[in-house]
Amino acid sequence: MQSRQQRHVGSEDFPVVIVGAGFAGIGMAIRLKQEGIQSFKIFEAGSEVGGTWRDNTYPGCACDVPSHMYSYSFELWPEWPQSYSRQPDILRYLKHCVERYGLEEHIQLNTRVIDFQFEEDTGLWHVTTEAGDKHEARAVVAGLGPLNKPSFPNIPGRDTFQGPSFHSSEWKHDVELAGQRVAVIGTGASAIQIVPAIAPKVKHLNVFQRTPPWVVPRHSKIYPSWFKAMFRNMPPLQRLFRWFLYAFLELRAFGFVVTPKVMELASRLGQRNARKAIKDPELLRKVTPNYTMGCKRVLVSDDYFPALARDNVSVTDTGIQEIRENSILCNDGTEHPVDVLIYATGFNVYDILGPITVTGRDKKDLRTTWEDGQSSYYGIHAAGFPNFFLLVGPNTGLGHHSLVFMMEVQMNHIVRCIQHMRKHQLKWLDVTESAQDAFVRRTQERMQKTVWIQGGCQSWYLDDKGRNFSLWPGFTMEYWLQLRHFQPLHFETQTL
Ligand code: N01
Repeated sequence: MQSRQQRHVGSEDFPVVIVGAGFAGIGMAIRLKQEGIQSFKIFEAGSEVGGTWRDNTYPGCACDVPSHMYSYSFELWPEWPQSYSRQPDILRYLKHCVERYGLEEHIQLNTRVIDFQFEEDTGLWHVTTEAGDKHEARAVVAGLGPLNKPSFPNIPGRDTFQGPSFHSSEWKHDVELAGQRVAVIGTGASAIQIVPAIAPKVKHLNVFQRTPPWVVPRHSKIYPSWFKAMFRNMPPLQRLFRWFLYAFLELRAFGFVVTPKVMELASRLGQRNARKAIKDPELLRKVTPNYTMGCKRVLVSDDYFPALARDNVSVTDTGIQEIRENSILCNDGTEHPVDVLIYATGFNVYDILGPITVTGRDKKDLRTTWEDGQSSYYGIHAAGFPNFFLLVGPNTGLGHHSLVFMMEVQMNHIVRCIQHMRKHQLKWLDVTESAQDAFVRRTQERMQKTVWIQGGCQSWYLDDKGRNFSLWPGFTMEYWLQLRHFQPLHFETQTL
């Protein structure tokens, strides 16, 4: 008879718990299935799959990465309706993946995991849900997503506002905007999609801008039916198109991570984009950034500047002093009447774990460990937390390419780790402190040359000490190359 320790290793029964049924969790589940591992569960806190593409339903919500690259390489989708698809199409794709790979039976919705405890003797993780249910897993994959904890600005009087107010990621569709005086706080990726979508229907739209973003043309194309049919009937052509997109996006990394000077050339494109739509010199001055392009996320839109140029839209950049019952008071003493207030103010990206507690070897707590910086090994492992894998963890975000590519590299690495564990009958596998330290040192050294540090701006990419633990400071090709082979010497292991 097998002992409790031996259970789950080297056999078909290798229980894996995946947290989150967004792009990361769904992709991981598919890769496990493809490798013949069926013994996994996905716990999803929401009542539907889709992650950020389920939550964000604001008007105009779409992806700013081309769809044929913002999708899994193992599930190409000829049906993308346009080059930059909209939220309902992306959600439809994810639901298609769940159905196609028979993931429904593995997914437990409305289940929020709150606690992970590692038991060193058995090498098992004890997983507890909010409802108090307990599960055991040999491996845990956290696909929590960095952009799901809304960030609200710390502006005095925020609670006194009397009208409807909500965050962009928690859109209240029952609030009527037609004929209302609407305020949007923020000018990030979400805001620049919301503003053109609601501007034509509201009475007046006031965009409260703290820092102007760089916005380049989008040139989104609706794909005609022959184009979709071509990909449907000739999959290699679609693969080729994906490779073209991959190379095209990858070239952009030069400006971000090699020589930010390239960005000065690219910024002319942004300036031309603004000048084309905005004739008022004062408005043009307001929307022109004074930092290097790329330091904050470069935004893509064809309709943001034309929306700002409308008669019923204004841009206020004098800084918010206070939110009042029915207005916003700015630092210059001007009071702007507001009926509906929309916070397009981003997310708490450095709060990766949210309310989840993760306790590893020697009772090490992950949140406390990360208080002095989110150290990791390729954003996937944290030393002291064996068999605990992160998807889109620290230093794996991108400014120039599709995050789905990074996720796939991570999924393949996790599969290799699991295969290694099964082959060598391992109880657990933990990245060494020295391998992790070397990764952090290399990453942060390289980061110093990037536009995110050199570009002269404040952004959510940086933590409160000005360090960038959110982005990968290189080409995605390098990330792939470095993780192509499992490096046994970087791991401490324990056999059964
Ligand atoms: O949030 P953001 P987002 N007073 O953090 C402003 C992804 N995404 O939801 O720049 C006034 O970019 C803040 O001002 P400043 C994508 O990765 C992807 O728009 O800090 N303003 C900024 O303008 C993106 O990067 C897609 O000075 C305040 C805005 O709020 C990430 O989500 C689409 C303020 C926040 O912008 C987040 O985008 C949408 C204050 N106190 C989003 N506090 C795709 O297409 C904050 N702001 C894939």
